[in-house]
Amino acid sequence: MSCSSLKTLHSLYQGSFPFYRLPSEVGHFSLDENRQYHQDNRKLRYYSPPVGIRKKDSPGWNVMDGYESHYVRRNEEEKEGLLHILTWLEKNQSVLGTHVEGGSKRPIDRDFVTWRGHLTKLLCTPYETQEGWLLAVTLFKGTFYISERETEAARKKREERTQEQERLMYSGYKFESYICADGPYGSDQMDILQDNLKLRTVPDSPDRQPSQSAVVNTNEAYCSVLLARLTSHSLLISGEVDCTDPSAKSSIPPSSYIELKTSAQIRNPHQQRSFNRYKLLKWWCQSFLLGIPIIVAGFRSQEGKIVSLETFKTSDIPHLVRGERNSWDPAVCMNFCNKFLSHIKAVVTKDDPRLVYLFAWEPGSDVTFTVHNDPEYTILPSWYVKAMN
Ligand code: 0WD
Ligand code: CA
Repeated sequence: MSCSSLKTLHSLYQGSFPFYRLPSEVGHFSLDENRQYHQDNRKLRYYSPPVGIRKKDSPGWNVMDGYESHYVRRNEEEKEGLLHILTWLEKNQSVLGTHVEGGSKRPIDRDFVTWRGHLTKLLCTPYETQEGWLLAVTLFKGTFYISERETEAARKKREERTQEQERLMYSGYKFESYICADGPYGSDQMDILQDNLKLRTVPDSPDRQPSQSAVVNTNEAYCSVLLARLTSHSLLISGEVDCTDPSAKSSIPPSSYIELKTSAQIRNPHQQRSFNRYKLLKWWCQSFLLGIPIIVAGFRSQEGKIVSLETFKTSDIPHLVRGERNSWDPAVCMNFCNKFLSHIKAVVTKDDPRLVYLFAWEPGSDVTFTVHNDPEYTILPSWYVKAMN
């Protein structure tokens, strides 16, 4: 294999599962309704499932409700890159300590710093047939920073999103607001507590009101910051977390976290195969990377109602798809990611905050790269470079 390109064919990455250390959380932050950074968990929400509804029952929630009137959308033209992670790093330098390697210190004692979403794209690459990616990498004081750049095709797709696609995006956020509460006890659970005190039984409440404020604002986020290791690569990853389960066996994150998803109702074996092949691949990659043990999925009807809820254990998903025709293998995903990170270490050799190695991939091709020192490509802002100097 030549040093300058990397193959992505899935058959090249079969083998045993590489060592991946369960991530441990070292911090978190919140982004408020104006997308302002806060060094706290004010935007962490609490899993608050409907009481009395059994698995596969229909909660009947209308996830299109409020689309016209109660939706504040984040400005997607604004490219934040690694901004919020760098802000966290700047404020938490002491947490990560320094490391003496050949006499020189690393201000951030990690090989890689990136968003979880970028790693998800890498994990899915051997099985991706539609969308390519661009990942910009800078080596600065011994740490590789990885930041995605929007491809032309992705920009076009975003700008040409149909009303139908916009509504689907909204429905995912609306689902979250039905199943999450701002505090450890949602309104229904408070009712239960009160009802229990009065020794009354509680009726099912299929028309339960969302406990969240009715406005869906996609500026808001709670992000966890975690340390992980993939073979010889130490990682600092941050990712958006939907909610925490106040009744989880372990209250220690990430094992108390829950990922929420919506998907179209599955009506036939063809749709089931496609769900297992595409959706479960992405869902597994995304949650596995952060060590999130549970995924709660809401299946929606064509009319935009949640018709069933299903809970997946992240660790069960590979077993659900094993042996299916045209299936995917989690070891392939992780082996490819491992090779790509090694490839970065082999290729990105100049330690310079202004230099960007841009890795590009399109389905059916190898990963290639170009080198840039034009400020238009820079991924580390000067305030961060100054703070680490
Ligand atoms: O600027 C951009 N193009 C992106 C920004 C792309 C991807 C993520 N982000 C932001 C997110 O808003 C979030 O604050 O980065 C932060 C961390 O993201 P991540 O956890 O690394 O991203 P990912 O795993 O791709 O997505 C996690 C969640 C999504 O959940 P679902 O269940 O749909 O996968 O982050 C949200 C979404 O809820 N999310 C976004 N929110 C606003 N704008 C976006 C986006 N473009 N993409 C994902
Ligand atoms: Ca989600």
